[in-house]
Formats: sequence, structure tokens, C-alpha cells
Amino acid sequence: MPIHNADIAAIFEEIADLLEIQEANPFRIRAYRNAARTVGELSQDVRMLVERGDDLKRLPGIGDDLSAKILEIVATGCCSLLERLRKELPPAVTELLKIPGIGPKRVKALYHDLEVQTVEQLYRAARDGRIRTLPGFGEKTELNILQAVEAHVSQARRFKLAVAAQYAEALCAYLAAVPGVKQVTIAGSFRRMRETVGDLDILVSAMPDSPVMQRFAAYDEVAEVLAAGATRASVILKSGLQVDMRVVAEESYGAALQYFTGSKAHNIAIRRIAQKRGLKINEYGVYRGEARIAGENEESVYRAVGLPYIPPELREDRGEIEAAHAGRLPHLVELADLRGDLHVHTRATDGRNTLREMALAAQAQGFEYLAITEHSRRLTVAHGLDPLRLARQCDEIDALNEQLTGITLLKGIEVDILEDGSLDLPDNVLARLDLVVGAVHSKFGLSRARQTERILRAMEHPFTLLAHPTGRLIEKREPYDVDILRIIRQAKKRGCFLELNAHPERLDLLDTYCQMAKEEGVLISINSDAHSTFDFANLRFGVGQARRGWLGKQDVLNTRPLAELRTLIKRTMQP
Ligand code: DGT
Ligand code: CA
Ligand code: CA
Repeated sequence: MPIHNADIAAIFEEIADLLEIQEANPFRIRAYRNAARTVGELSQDVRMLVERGDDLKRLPGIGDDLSAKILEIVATGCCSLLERLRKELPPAVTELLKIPGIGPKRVKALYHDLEVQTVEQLYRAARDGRIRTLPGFGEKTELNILQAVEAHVSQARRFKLAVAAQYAEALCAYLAAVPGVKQVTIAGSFRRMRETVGDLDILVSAMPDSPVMQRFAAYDEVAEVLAAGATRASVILKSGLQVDMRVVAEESYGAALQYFTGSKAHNIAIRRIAQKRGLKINEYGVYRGEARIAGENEESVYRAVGLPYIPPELREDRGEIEAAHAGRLPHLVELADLRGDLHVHTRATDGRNTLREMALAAQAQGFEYLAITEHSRRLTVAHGLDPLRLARQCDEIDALNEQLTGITLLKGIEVDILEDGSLDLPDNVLARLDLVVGAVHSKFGLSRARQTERILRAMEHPFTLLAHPTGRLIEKREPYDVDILRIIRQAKKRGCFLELNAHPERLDLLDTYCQMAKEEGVLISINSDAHSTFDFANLRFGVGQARRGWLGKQDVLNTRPLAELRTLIKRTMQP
């Protein structure tokens, strides 16, 4: 079974969780968490590194022990340590950990103090009011748990786009190499770049004698074949991800791609337009009576119904069809439009590379500038900077800029927005910087009014952009409650900006908020929030989300050349 980065990361993450429940050495736990992050966010395939004989120890945070574990996982598909740990704890502990909002600390307390061992028991304990009696739990947490369990039961599992991408791209490469295969495309929500996908929909065109169907069912990561016919098959991968595949004739490829890309709402709206024009549209083509008038590519399908090509990210029936009719479709931003990144960390706080390594990686990415934005002192877990350490880093950046050519480092900070809306560093310290990235890292539970007020007040200081503006973590932490429209309007007034964080767990701003910012005339910065040189690879997911939010190149702050960017951010530094 081929092992993907996400599999290795999940094993390390589970080991860390189980060790934490067993109250193991915190450093050991930390090491597994870091390793999970390193591997999970790596843009290269670890299995390939192993096959090539690369030294895994050159990866950040991977030493002898972890490197041996990775080799074991790649070779055997599992990890003996994890199996041992699982045997030592009741199986339901693993289940409990999957519920959002219940981390290892809470599982530990529930397991040790309430003897809760199954999700069912957890539900009953919450319903009967027994959880609130535990130290550190309270009524509110109990209610949260109750809701989380209900949501967990009712909601089918979805996969984060970046995780699905690891499985999807490997499978596509495998299918593309099957004899007789001509085209392979992942359609569905994956192609529309939704932040999570329910399943993968793969479309293939192949010669009639191609063994692609058999090969698909025989893919060594398939756990179960749900259905297999002459032109369609569905399987479940060992990761739990379902994959539907269809094989279509080449002349229908565009029609099928249009159909299976969806969304369903978009397709229904397109079909209605076709009907009005006396046409019939399905996954084989567009027909007038018996005659097929389009279908070999998507452009022909849209042309047949009188529309220009609509990019997949817009196909949600959220106004794209009207815009297409009126010739007002946006020209969407592309990864290659980005000229820099305005939010990254280095070893000075919780990043894993040096200033120079980050600068060179950004340059290799084709960037012209990179803003270094460490955490501020309040965030002690990340070893945030105080004024003295910040000043020292500024000197280092100045010195490094003297040496570097073709890339400019900007001096910034990711400063904590405190509960009262003040910033974690005084204005006169911030004033020395090129830009200030403000972020909420605490008190997520404030009321909407207070949370909004807090952020509006923060903008009265030197303030360039609001990082991850709602603080949500996909399927892990709900967004904090905030009046985003008021914040966008204040940003407009103030001349500052909002971030779209490209980290696959964040992708925050939501697409609809991006659209809102665009309408209000507030530029968005698509940032990696990189904690290592590998993380720039995440920018493609940020760009995907931006495209879903209708953003064009001109709507994105970091598509601006350096000189223009400097003018724009300079204004934000005067309160
Ligand atoms: P997902 O998998 O939940 O993330 O979302 P999708 O959009 O990938 O949905 P999925 O996998 O159920 O179906 C793939 C595409 O097939 C969908 O986007 C549009 C098309 N499709 C599915 N069912 C229908 C339908 O009943 N009518 C129409 N017009 N299209 C459909
Ligand atoms: Ca799908
Ligand atoms: Ca599907």
C-alpha cells in the first residue's frame, strides 16, 4: 500500500495524542506533533524521498528515531509503536479524539475521571450533566460536547482539500500511466477547489481496449470496491475517501467534465438555460433534437448555451451565470500573479528555518518580496518577540537585505490583538516596521459586539492587515463571532487590508467574505503563514479559495510590485 504524507502525519498525530492521554514526557509528545506537521505539510512525497534514498534527517525536526519510524511506516504501512499504544487504551479513545473540540487533554480527563470509553457514553454523560462536574469542564463545555457529538454523528466525514489532493494526485498519476488512457481529470468539488471534499470524482477518456477499469479496482490503496461496471466504478480507499470514476468517449469529455464538475446547483441552472434555447444537455453532450452540437470540450458546452467559459471555482450558482451573460465574469487571480508573501515565521519564534533560508525559498518561488512577521511576546507558546528581540531581528533583516539580490525582506510582526483591542507592542515599537499584521489568538468566545469592537479598535494603531480574520480551523474550531462587514468597511476607511490565509486548515477568509471585500473595495493579501520553507506550496490552496471568492489579480494586495506595495502599506503605519 503506497503511503502518503497525510498517512504518516496522521500516525504521528495519533501517537502524540495517545502519549498525551498516557501522560508521557511532554518533549516526546511535542516531537511527534512537530513531525506530523513537518510531514503533513511537506510538498514532496516522503515515500519518494525514501525510495530515492534521501536522508530524512534533513527534514526539520526529524532525528534518528523519527526517521526510522518513517522508514517503518513507508515499508509496512503501520507503526509498531502506535499499535502498542492503541492496545494499551480502550479503542473508543481513538474515536473520542475525532470529535472536534475534544483534544487529548479532555479525553484524558473523561477517560480517567468519568470512565467514559465510547462516544455513546460521552453523549450520555453530557446529557445527564455529569461532565460539568469535572474540573475545568463547566456547563458551557458540556453543551459544546453535546453539540459536537450530535454533529459528529450526523455529519458524514469530509476531507480537507490539501489532504484529498495527496490521494487524488497520486491516483491520477497512476491512472494516466495505464495503457490506452488519454485524459484524466479530477472533477467535482475538488476541481472547484472547495475547502473540503466529500468524495473524488475522476473522469477518464481511454481507448476502448484500455484496462483502466480493472486497474482502478486493483489500485493497491483500494480498501473496498463498491461498484464496478463497464464505464463507472466506485471505490473506498484505505483512508476512507470514496472515489467515483467514469470512463467516457473523447467526443463527450467536455460535456462529462462540465457535468461532473458541478456544482449541482450550477448544472441545474445551465440545464434550464439550455432548455429555454430548445437544447438538451447531459453528460454526453449538448443536443438539438438528435444532433449533437457540442461536448468535446467545456468551452463548446458553454458556447452552445450562449455563455463564455466559466472557471470551475465560480460554478456554485452564486451569480456567475448572470455575470457570464452580462460579460462581467472576473478574470481570476492565478498563483503566478503573486509577487510576494506578507506573513511568514522563522526560527526566531515557532518557524523552523532561518531568515536566509526563508528568503531564498521565497525567491525560488519567484517572489520579489517577503515580509517576516513573527509572533509577539504575548504568544509565549510560540516564543513571541518582545521589543528588544524584535529590534534585533530588524537589524538582522537590514543586514541580510544588503546581501540579498532580487528579493527584499520586509520588516513586520504578527502582533496579538489583546482583549481590549490594544496591540501587544506599543505604537512606537511598531512604527519602525514596514508593516503590521494583527491577529486574534485569544478570547475567541467574546460576544459578536465585543469581538468586532476589539478588532475595529486594533485598526486604530499602526495596522496593515488582519491575519486569519475569523480564526476558524476547518472542522476543528468554529470561527469567532464577528461582524465581518463592519470590519471590511472599517478597513476600507482606514486603508488597511485583510488576509486570506493559505494554510489548508485555515483558508480563512471564507470565499463569500472575499467576494464581500472585493465589492467593498478592500484588497486581500493571500499569505502562506509559512512556518517552514515547504509551506509556500500551500499558496495554491489560498489562490483556489481566492478564485472561489471571485478575486482577480487587481483585488489581491500581494500581486503588486514592491514599489507599489510599499506605498500602500506605508499609509497603514500611521494611526
Ligand atoms: P462533494 O463530493 O460533496 O464535495 O461535492 P461534489 O460537488 O463533488 O458532489 P458529488 O460528488 O455528489 O457529485 C459530483 C458532481 O456531479 C456534482 O458536483 C454535480 C454532478 N451531479 C451529481 N448529482 C447531480 C444531479 O442530481 N444533478 C446534476 N445536474 N448534477 C449532479
Ligand atoms: Ca465529489
Ligand atoms: Ca461523487
